[in-house]
Amino acid sequence: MSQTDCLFCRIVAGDIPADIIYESDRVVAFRDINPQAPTHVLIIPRAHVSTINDMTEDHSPDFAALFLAARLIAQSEGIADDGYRVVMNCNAGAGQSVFHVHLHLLGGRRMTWPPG
Ligand code: DGP
Repeated sequence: MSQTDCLFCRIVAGDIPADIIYESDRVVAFRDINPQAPTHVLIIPRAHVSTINDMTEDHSPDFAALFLAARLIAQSEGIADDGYRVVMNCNAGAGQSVFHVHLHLLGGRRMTWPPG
């Protein structure tokens, strides 16, 4: 998939608007358009990777940066102490609909287990 075809690459490029709440040299975070919790943020690497299955050793710093951003955003959103969930769906069977990896950060309500 080329960057012009990828929705999240276009958000990173600024071609499509998003409610961006955090940016670093490696990642961008913005509010999910269809929130499943009071706080629902998507954290994505600037560099395109379609799924976890496409991850290589070279992507390790980007994936680490996703989790570091999740920690910072959970603090700034005020959900760190009560608890929050981070989820990355891999492929359609797990519910992935946008094929640019993204970490869902969900919080602000009671979470149940197992997930659906
Ligand atoms: P997933 O199903 O795991 O691939 O999650 C994709 C998420 O992306 C889903 O929760 C909805 C969100 N989403 C899809 N299109 C847009 C968009 O244009 N803007 C924003 N902010 N979120 C989007």
